[in-house]
Amino acid sequence: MHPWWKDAVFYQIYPRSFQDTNGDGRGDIPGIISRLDALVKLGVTALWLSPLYPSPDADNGYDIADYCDIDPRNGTLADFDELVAQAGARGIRIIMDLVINHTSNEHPWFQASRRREAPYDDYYIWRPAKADGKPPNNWTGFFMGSTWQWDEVRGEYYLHLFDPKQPDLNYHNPAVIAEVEKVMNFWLDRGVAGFRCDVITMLYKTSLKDGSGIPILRGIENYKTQEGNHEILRQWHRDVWGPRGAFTVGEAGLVTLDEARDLSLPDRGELDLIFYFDHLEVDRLLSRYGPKPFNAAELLRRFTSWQQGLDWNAVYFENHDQPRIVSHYGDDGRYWAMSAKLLAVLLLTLRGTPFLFQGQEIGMTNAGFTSLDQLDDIESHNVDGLLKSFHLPRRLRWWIIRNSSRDNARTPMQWSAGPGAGFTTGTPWLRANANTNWLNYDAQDDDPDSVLNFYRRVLQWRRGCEPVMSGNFEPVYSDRAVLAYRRATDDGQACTIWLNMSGKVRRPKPLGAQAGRIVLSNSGRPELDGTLQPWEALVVAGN
Ligand code: ISL
Ligand code: CA
Repeated sequence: MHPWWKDAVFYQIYPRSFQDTNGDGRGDIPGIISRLDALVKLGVTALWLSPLYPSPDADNGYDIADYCDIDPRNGTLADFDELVAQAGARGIRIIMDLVINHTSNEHPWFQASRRREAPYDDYYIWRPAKADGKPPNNWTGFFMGSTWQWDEVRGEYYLHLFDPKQPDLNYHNPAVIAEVEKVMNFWLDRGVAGFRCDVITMLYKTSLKDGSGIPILRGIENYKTQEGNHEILRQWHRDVWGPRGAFTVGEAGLVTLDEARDLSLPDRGELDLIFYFDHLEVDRLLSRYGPKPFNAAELLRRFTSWQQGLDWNAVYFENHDQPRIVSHYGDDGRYWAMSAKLLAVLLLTLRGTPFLFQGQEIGMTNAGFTSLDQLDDIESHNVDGLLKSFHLPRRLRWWIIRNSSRDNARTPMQWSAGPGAGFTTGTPWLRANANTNWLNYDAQDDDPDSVLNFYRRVLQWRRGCEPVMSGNFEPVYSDRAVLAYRRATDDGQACTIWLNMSGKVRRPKPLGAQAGRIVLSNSGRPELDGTLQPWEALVVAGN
């Protein structure tokens, strides 16, 4: 069986930063509709929409107050239906962001639960204070600090893995599991093709006993990828995703390859694909933070493990939580265009379903923030607070945060050089990157050498390249700067990809013996000569 999502090209839209049409400085659904033709021209066949639901924006929409409506700042349900219809008319499917590990504290369920109103009294994870008034255990969360918040109304603590305004739902309660099924069916009835499942491997807290170790995600061993979590996913697959043919991709933070296999192998009846993070943390000490030197050999080792460990999976470099990949693994200075194109070749020649993030196709860079007060992201501010509690000086704290902050991905889409970046006629909710004056969609649309037209070409080329669309993945060579891998089909069609992820000329020995024809490159080189120019990417057909 060859499901549609194996041939799809996904594009993630962060609606508030994509296209504003009413001048309020926030993107909206009519804005997405107005840009559908640009997405068709790129070669997009499916959209992942970050949350559009009513939200008080404690975590930019990942704190949901009503799962079955559209936040009026994004538009209306009628606008959404129009988007589904307009996208469908262009052969584009839509998946929604399903954020059900937690709700907003302004969700009616939580407001009823804190008043102990049945049946909502048991929808969340409430516990009395310890005898000394302290929280029920020593867990610390993703946004730093205790995962417990005291509630005056109920006179108990409630659990929140993220912000206190994001209370975790209680997945020991079958009524909660049933409520989520109703939400999924509501959106499937409106024509969505599936879901990107937020924090989907941390739903089931097996126990609330104290965690051990350093106070960063302390206690995670009690809720990361638990058996109870697998049971819930299998139930949803049995009740909804299977019968309705709904596609799912799960965000699986900190997941190991074995856990990923249990979550996504076809015979498991759980998720179709998962997003892991390993490949984005090669040059990081802890998650997205704490820069350390990049090493191409380590990147290839991690890709090899995941590409060979899962038969088919999602491949991505960017999303609304990740810094811009051309600033992260590329060179957003002298070799900006070459490195952005190299990263396009890397992403689009891996085995799996590619996910692009808005702006990646034009090589958008990190935002160049100069101080913490320019950041909106709750996580960045809380990381600064934690580092301050360790008495790190402000300059060092900022050095750790500036290039890892999620806001680097969240600045307005750079459509044109004009004020508001062609994104808004008003004041954008988050200031646009200063380089919009030259780095923008309009400047690249008709330029055959632009990053945008390179993405268009590679996305078109790969559809006809069987080794890329269905071949296996074998590592060929790597050192600190260069990596090479081979994609081959069972009937012997093959191509080898050579990437120089550095600003120096490289002469990797095996390239000298590489035979075959260059079928794609970011340099236009006519033939092989045993060298790779700075940031040069070559795809060689044949063995
Ligand atoms: O586990 C991680 C690996 O770094 C964390 O990044 C974690 O997976 C991630 O923070 C979860 O992100 C998702 O849920 C959050 C929201 O703030 C993010 O935007 C969303 O992508 C809470 O809903
Ligand atoms: Ca708007």
